[in-house]
Amino acid sequence: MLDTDSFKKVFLSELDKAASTSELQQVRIKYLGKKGLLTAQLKNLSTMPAEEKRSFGKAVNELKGFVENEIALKESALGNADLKKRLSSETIDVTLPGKYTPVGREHPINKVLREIEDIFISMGFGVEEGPQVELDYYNFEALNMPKDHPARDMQDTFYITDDVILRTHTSPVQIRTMEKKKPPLRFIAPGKVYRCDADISHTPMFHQVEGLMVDTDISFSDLKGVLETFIHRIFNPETSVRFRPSFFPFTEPSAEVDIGCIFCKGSGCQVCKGTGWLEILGAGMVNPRVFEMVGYNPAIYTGFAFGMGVERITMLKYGIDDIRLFFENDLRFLRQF
Ligand code: 2NL
Repeated sequence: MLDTDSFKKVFLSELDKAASTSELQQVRIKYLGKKGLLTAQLKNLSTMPAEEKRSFGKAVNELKGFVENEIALKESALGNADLKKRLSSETIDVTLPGKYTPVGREHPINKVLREIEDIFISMGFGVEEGPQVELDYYNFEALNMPKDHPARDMQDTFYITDDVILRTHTSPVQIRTMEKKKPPLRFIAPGKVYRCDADISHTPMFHQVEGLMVDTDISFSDLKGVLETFIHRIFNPETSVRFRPSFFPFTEPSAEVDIGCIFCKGSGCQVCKGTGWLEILGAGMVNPRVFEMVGYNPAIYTGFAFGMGVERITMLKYGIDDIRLFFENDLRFLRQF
């Protein structure tokens, strides 16, 4: 038979010795745990005669209630003691100065890149990306610039191996995308490009956005409409736009696009070198040879393409005269955008 009085006595003396919440937890496990003393008692029930079961079960349950109650009381007593101890030992000096956390901001190049992307996205263009370490094939061959082509000299290319280079423009992204997708398509290819060149208007790495639109009846007037809309949105709706004949191996016909000088409004100044015009874009109708290289039938499809330097647009937008400022990370410069 269960001697509840002496059980309680032993329990209470052990409870009394528990001086911390972790010691109290040990007592709880010893008495109420899965393998605890009270659980063991309840297990005896199954082997007892029916007449004893009733009173024994009742006694164990009462004992269990007693143990639970005492442990709960002790727990809150210990908790209060812990709190008192912490309140008297932990102090905070509310007069200490706060910690300075510098807040960063978007780089001006990324800010303008985002603006350019948003304008083309609003005209239904997608955005495609591709590798910066590129095959000679995608950067030159597929763009109608074979190994001996004179236009290659104009690109100061960084070579990794004979066939692997750092891309000099984002056109290879357009070639890769045309290989993957069938027309109609319209998208821009923004990203970093590399040319071995460094002075007041050139850095070895800079950013470009190229664009491409291909369908069964794309014309030069589509090109003019899209680029005029873009220019009016990125500068302002009053900006005048001029297309001049030019040459690129990957477009025919080709054009250079100028805007009326935003500094002197066209009357001639230092920035536009007295011409009243600033060159901001290159563009043209995709050369049929490029379509053949990607397996499009040039008798069915036409398209336009264009390319621009993000640094140049940013310099014009904010009146910055030295491209190197973008990459010196001088916070006095960067905080102005
Ligand atoms: C410039 C001129 C240009 C293109 C880029 C292009 C791409 C393909 C096919 C045909 Cl896949 N053309 N891109 C066309 C004309 C001009 O960039 O002055 N960029 C800074």
